[in-house]
Amino acid sequence: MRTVTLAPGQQLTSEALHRSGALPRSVMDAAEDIVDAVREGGDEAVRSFCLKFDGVAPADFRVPQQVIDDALTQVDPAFLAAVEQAHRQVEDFHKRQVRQSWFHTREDGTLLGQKFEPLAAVGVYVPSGRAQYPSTVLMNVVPAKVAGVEKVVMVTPPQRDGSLSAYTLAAAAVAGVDEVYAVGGAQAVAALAYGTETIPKVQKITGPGNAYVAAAKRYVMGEVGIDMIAGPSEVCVLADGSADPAVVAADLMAQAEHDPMAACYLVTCDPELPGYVSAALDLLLPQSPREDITRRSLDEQGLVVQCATLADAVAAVNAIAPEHLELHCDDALALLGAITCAGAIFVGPWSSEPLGDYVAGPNHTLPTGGTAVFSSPLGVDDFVKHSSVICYTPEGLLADAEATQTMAQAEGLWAHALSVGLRRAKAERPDDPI
Ligand code: HSO
Ligand code: ZN
Repeated sequence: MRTVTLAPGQQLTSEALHRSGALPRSVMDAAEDIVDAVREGGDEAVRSFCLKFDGVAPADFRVPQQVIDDALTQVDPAFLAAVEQAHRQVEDFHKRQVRQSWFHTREDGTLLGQKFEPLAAVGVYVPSGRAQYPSTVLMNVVPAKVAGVEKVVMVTPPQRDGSLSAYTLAAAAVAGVDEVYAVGGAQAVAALAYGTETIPKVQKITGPGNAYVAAAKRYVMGEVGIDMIAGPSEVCVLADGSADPAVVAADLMAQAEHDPMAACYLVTCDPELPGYVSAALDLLLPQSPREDITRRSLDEQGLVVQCATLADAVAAVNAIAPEHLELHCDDALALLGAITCAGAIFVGPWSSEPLGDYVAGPNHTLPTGGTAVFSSPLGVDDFVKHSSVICYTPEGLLADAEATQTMAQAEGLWAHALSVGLRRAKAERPDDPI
């Protein structure tokens, strides 16, 4: 891991972070060509891209419900029990996010409010290959279902033999996915955005994927909603001398093992801790079956930020705005108020980040690449929309007509003023014939 030592009061700059993750133009161009071809050519175009990129294209993209249900009996019962526990806890957390429609009546009887509605149909992209994550199925489907989305469609690339992972399908069955299609890549995103003969058009596409999937999502945004453009996974550990170096090392490795591009940050004021953590990494790394990926991530993307004071360390954390933040400090909970930018905050020595990946309940789809400065974890809000409701009484109209007409005149919009003026005349003389 590289080390940056900050002088007292010195800010951590984005140059020092040198984050990577922007989508290259060549990937954007390739994804845009695929999306355009699927919009024009429908299923046939999807099929040809599946053959080209995955080497397999099922005769029927739709996975029969029987195959999904059968997966429940094919997976290890301990795995199924774990998924069911995760489902219960993720569902419980997300149920607490549901917002109610609300209405406020002014003294003049005018009613104002917000009316919430679920999206009608959403598409969830679930990667396969190196990243085979049944947990991602739960994290995308549960908030959609809790929001009340009627039709949740899952797309995922088939394995070489054309089948889908039983783990992914079992998670889909537990989460209550309505339709599964064995299609991946930019072509799956295009199919969901525009619809084909067999794959339905949805209103929003969520879920992680490779660079081509991310580029396709960015390209179709506007035609449909998307959740976010996810970059490589990140963890930032803020630790003092009370931290256990072996635990800190394991937590850094838990993020690094995702991807050579994953980024791990260790922020501390303790001069000894980085050395102890590095010694623990030397012991643990050779034991990892994913040693190569983990090492590459730590070597190429890892950063130790050595700070002079706790206040400087907190400022560095906020500058990083990490996807995951772990607080391994004395009285960690007391730091919470000072943390302004982080996707998920794991407080204290017992709050291992993988608990949040799987079972704690909060969503593991989090803002990456510093986007935690302006965005939030995936949740029920991503699967609902709301309409404003405005219902005037004559008294309300009379109270607001003058200001509306004045502003309409200032904007040079004659008919705006007329629209209110006609009603004003009626409200002032209710008995007059029209
Ligand atoms: N840490 C990943 C999520 C994940 N981890 C899935 C294991 N499985 C990004 O938040
Ligand atoms: Zn993880």
